[in-house]
Amino acid sequence: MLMDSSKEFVGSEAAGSTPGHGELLAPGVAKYELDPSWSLDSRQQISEAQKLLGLEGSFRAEARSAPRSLVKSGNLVKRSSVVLIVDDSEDSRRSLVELLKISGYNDLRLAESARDAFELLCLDDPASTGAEIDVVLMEIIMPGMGGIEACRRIKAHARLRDIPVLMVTGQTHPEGLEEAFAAGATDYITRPINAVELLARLRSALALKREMECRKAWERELVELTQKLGESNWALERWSFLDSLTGIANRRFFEMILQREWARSLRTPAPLALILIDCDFFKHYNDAYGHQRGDECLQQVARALAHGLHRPGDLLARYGGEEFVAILPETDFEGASVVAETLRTAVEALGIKHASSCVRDRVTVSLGVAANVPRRDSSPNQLVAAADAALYWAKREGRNCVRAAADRISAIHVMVKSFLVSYSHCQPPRRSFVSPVEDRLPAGDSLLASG
Ligand code: GH3
Ligand code: MG
Repeated sequence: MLMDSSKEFVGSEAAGSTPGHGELLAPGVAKYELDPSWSLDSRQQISEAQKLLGLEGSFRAEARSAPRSLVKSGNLVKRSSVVLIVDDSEDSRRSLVELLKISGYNDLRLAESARDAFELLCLDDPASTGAEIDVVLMEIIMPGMGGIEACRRIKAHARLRDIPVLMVTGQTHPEGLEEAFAAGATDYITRPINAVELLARLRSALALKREMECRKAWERELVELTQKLGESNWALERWSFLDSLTGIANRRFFEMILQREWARSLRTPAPLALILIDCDFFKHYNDAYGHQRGDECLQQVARALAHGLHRPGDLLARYGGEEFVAILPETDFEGASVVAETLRTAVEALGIKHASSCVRDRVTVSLGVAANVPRRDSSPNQLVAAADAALYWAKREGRNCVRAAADRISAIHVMVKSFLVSYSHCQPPRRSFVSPVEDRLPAGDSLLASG
């Protein structure tokens, strides 16, 4: 029996209930009032226990460090914890109620049997999310289903398994307690009940539950946050790889993909092709139509070039200024030359008026093609250099054309030849060079084999 079983329990007709004492939800018990005849010792014991355990303390401190979702949902900062007392003895229930009420636990639920407890916990209602019970105080020996089996059933339920169950028992032999713990009990309290011990164990069980709720909420928030971070990283990465004017890939992305494709082609092995594309007399275009029209023109050219690439692995990027580049994996020299010619035609077919072009009356592009099967002693830069040399050659050859460099020596060879031809005819070079082609090639590189 709990504490002083001789004290009385006053029903709903009791006048002048003690302020702060709320309503009990147990059937047939509407209100209660603390029995004035309850021993002073017990009252003192409780108030000492309260002081000792600091029960008056609010959860505000916890809320400060708790997950936001938990604070927002109100699950953390609630007025008082909900305690379910499961005991077939009315006296025991009443005594526990008195002790808990006076200790500040105002939200109590009472059950006479395991079945009643299951009902209050909505254990058999799969649709239920509710019955916000924070802790269960369960008598072990009850008629029908005993406390240990009831505890096992609660712990087997996914929604309820985190609710701490404190077994109340008169027996202290280890087998019984072992069985209780095996059933999932959080702790046990032996009769006769000591108020300090009960409140301490109750409090630590509640703290454990709260901690678990916090941890789970943190985990949920972390998952959400990681997901959001992943999404924004992806968006950021996407933006950092896009050219803001044309919307196609930028040089950074091109360089990344080139390295990757180079390594892949090296492993396979397979040919890898590159096409450098440069707008002809674009400075003149800007001078004649203005920079804004120049920008619009570059956007149209980018679109036309992008439509000209069909394989999923192909990539078009803005290489810089009015220069574009295409990576064509698993494409040999001849194949890339065909694609380049398609791209040239596509830009010409746009029919963008360019009255100050010395090639045609419309915007055109010159294209340099290079391709090879990567080798360990070669590098992607050599492929870029070969395509650049071929482009230079295309410019020298009159623009609006495709030139393919089987290797960079042949490209330089043809360039020098064409320069000599134009020089012998006393014609000024038609392209103003930013730097000699040798400067644009990596030092000491070897010949590139064509694919
Ligand atoms: P070439 O046929 O020899 O390539 O002659 P070009 O005039 O195209 O070449 P040059 O390198 O002399 O000039 C390139 C011009 O492209 C210079 C610059 O005004 C223009 N340009 C580069 N980037 C942009 C851009 O983003 N927008 C616009 N509108 N013009 C650009
Ligand atoms: Mg140009």
